Amino acid sequence: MAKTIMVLGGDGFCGWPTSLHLSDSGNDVVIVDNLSRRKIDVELEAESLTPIASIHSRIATWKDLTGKDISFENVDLANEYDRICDLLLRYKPDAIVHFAEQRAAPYSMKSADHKRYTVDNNVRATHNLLAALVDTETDSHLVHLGTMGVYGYGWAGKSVIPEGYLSVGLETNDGMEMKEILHPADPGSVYHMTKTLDQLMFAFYAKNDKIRVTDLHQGIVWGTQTPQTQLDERLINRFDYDGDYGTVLNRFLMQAAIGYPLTVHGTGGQTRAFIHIRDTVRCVELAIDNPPESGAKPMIMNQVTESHRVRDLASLISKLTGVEIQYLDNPRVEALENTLVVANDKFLALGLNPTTLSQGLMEEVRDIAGKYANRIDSSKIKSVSLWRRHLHDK
Ligand code: NAD
Ligand code: USQ
Repeated sequence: MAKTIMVLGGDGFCGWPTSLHLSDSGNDVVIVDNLSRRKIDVELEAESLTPIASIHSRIATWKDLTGKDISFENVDLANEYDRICDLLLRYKPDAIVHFAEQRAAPYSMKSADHKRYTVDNNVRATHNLLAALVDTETDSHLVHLGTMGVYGYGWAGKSVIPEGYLSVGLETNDGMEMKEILHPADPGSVYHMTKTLDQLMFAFYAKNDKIRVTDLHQGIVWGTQTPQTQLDERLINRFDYDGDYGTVLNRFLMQAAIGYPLTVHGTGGQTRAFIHIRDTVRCVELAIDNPPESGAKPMIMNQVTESHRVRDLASLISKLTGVEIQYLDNPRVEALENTLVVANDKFLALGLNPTTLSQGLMEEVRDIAGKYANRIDSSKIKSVSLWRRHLHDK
């Protein structure tokens, strides 16, 4: 059945293709975004590799091609509480998908101002939304995009990262008692820390106010296009490649396209979880269609399809394209090596059929990175945001 769905952060890399996918499925979509990500492009003097159209041109193109309307509201969720309440009362959304946060770990570590902005923006946006849902008595299902990074990346061994909750044995006066707790948080950047704070807010509002929350612990998203964004160049999705916002696999694909030696940090021993953007949009729809009960604790699902070690990804792309690999001093503070075995049973049970790395890599190098290679400013490639001042001083 068609729903009214508010997509917060619907102008961004994950939000735009999700908005189109949900609109294509017959839902009434309302994008809420303050366009802060476009302003950060100006601050960093770095642009999306792909030429993205303005939000109004994107929406008008979608209407021309499909006849479907998408509404747009320019609202700052961190600072415009009354306007959030007004939106909820006006649209009465069945579901709200919350992508609207500052999402780059390197950007969040650039300076004290960037740390403070990331915390202020992300924590206030999420809390304003929760308070407004209660204040306006809106019974929407809130689907939030969280991160695998809440679990941390210091794991070794073969233990499986569960979907959000951990069963632990507590010693009591009457013997051992089993309890299910939120998995301990171990953020690796100020950005990731804001996502661990989001989790606590969801737990509280689900318990106290019976807000229905699904928190999707997503891995690194790769790829660019979905069937809808491919329809017209004015619908093309954003592709970040710069040292702050570009994520590792998309950066390697862009670097391969221009023969720039792949920028592996440290030994490349970090293992991370990945998901293609086409699967992100499907997972969000599956999550919307399967809300938790009112009064239940937040439903947490790991939104990942495969895990890879960074240096193995670099070798794979190097073999496919002939590009060299460079090993750089790691600008981040992270474990030299980690292992990552992640449960993703819930999405597989709901019918997700994952796009694997082997299916899409060369298509990306050719059709996106290769096609727009002339837009790359190679001075923006290196990641220069250090996790700690004087990190590499001897
Ligand atoms: P993005 O920066 O491309 O999009 C975020 C959007 O939210 C932007 O359009 C921005 O303008 C908007 N926004 C930010 N703060 C806002 C505010 N206060 N009010 C209104 N709008 C605001 O990021 P993305 O890559 O699309 O990521 C979306 C979400 O998914 C983030 O929360 C991120 O943490 C999560 N996520 C992303 C990835 C990834 O690899 N890209 C992986 C895991 C999780
Ligand atoms: N890395 C390199 N070379 C590069 C870029 C990155 O070796 O050129 C390494 C980093 O040091 C790190 C790993 O690759 O060990 C991943 O870095 P990333 O920038 O691709 O991913 P991350 O900082 O974790 O953040 C991204 C998104 C974030 C999301 C997260 C999901 O920006 O929004 O939450 O992926 S996850 O990693 O699963 O926590």
